[in-house]
Amino acid sequence: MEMKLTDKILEGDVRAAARLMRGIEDDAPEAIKELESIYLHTGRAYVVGVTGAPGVGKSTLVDAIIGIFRRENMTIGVLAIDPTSPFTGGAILGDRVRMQRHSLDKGVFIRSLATRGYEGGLSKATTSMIHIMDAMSKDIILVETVGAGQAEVDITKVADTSIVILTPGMGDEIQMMKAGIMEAVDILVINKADREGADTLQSQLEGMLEMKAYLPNEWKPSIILTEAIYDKGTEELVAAILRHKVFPGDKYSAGDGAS
Ligand SMILES: Nc1nc2c(ncn2[C@@H]2O[C@H](COP(=O)(O)OP(=O)(O)OP(=O)(O)O)[C@@H](O)[C@H]2O)c(=O)[nH]1
Ligand SMILES: [Mg+2]
Repeated sequence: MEMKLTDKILEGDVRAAARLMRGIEDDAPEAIKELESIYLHTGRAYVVGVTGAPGVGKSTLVDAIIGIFRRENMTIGVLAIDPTSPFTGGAILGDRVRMQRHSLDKGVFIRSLATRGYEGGLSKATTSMIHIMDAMSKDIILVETVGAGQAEVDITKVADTSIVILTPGMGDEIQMMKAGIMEAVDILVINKADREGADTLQSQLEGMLEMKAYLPNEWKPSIILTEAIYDKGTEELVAAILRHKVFPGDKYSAGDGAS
């Protein structure tokens, strides 16, 4: 890395960004050094975490909302954390194919991060990737993580808005949420609402939310029903994200307060 990658990245050089990301993945000392100058140019992007069990439709939903944000002229970074489990081994390729309709759009940058070999360092790598996309001037950074395993990244800690996706007929999921995710979630999405049981799940979730007394100045999680494959409910989801983005006093403290 003979020349300053940071300057190139700030100028919008996508290949420079990809190169630095590779360096981070390889744990290269020069790349880690370079990150220090990247940090000086971060804090502007809005980070949205999208999590949920394998196959709930995270990638399909991310793909759909990219289109809506792009119509608003917002630039997008997508980071798909791939657990590379035996069951989802093809996820990286799958995500690329799924989000292909955005591949020629210069306003969209998509990157997968394989978790294999990271162990404890995954959170750090994730944060670094987010910082690089932030320095690339992406307005919105969507981070897809699988929220079922034990070793998953706790994206809620870095996300400005945290979305948890559920699907009808997932009783276990609700149990998992009681165990803690509920504390950090901003938007609950019931995807595959075309399937039976969406109404039941919705009332279960509403019941859970009612157990807590929300103060008037406190954000109460929104529940949004979507059918990602049919692009249904996706406008409502983006509207909820943007509502949370401007909601006063909440977790939106990482940015530059440009409101
Ligand atoms: N019926 C129905 N199927 C959907 C919907 N959204 C997504 N799917 C399907 O669900 C499957 C999984 O979708 P993905 O977007 O890959 O799900 P994911 O959560 O990203 O999966 P992983 O990354 O492997 O955890 C695909 O076959 C989608 O076509 C929906 O609203 N309704
Ligand atoms: Mg996916």
